[in-house]
Amino acid sequence: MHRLTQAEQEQYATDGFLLVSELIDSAAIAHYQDRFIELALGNAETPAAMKIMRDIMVVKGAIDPKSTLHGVNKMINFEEDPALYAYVLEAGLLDCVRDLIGDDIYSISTNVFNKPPDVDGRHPMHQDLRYFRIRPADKIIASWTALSPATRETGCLAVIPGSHKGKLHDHADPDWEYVNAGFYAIENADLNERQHVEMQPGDTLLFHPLLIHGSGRNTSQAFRRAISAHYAAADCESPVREWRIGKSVRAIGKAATCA
Ligand SMILES: O=C(O)CCC(=O)C(=O)O
Repeated sequence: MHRLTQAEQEQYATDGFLLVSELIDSAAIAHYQDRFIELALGNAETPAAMKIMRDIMVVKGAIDPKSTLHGVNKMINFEEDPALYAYVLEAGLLDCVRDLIGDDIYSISTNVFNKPPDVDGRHPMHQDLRYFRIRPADKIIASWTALSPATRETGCLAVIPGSHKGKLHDHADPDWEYVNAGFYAIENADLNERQHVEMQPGDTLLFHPLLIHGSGRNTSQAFRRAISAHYAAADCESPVREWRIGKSVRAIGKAATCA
């Protein structure tokens, strides 16, 4: 059990994010790390929907990665891999998510972010709502758990506190030489308002889909890696289609005690 206090829920409402230290235990973190490495190295069969994406600098031939893992940018859609999807179902994480968006929930996207040394690897300032058609935004939440130390040096997340109270901004390709696939930027995000969120393995950032956030370069020689999911409340709606049967959507349902 990991119920959030009233103060923590209010902090989330005010800032648009909440850092929960040591939410995921070290054995689980080691297990997710090992499974990611096994899949990324091609030592286990990948489910059909899962994609392992190479860093854009590798794709463009700008660098020759030291190893296969040094060339990976992210893994998406791990819903069909029970070993990794166990993260999405972590009991303590679900408690927190339910305290913030309601009891009856779905998972709507999954990622492992792998930021190797020696690539640009920055993630421009953006809002995750850019990627979703369902609403309301307040009933969607991201979880991002560090699998390795996320520091200023390794390229931790940076957030603009309170920015979730604004609108969904226009996003465009950032004016950078190397931009990974699907990374869009808000023009003129006020970088002076950025707050860096340093995290240790197991620490988890929960954040609102309108929160402006991004991450910096990894200037260390270690990997910065994180596992992440988005959740939505069952009563969200989409203007275009029945979202609950989407390919990467999975029903999680209500907490047993509330069913
Ligand atoms: O892991 C990162 O560097 C960025 C992740 C991010 O921006 C996101 O989860 O939306």
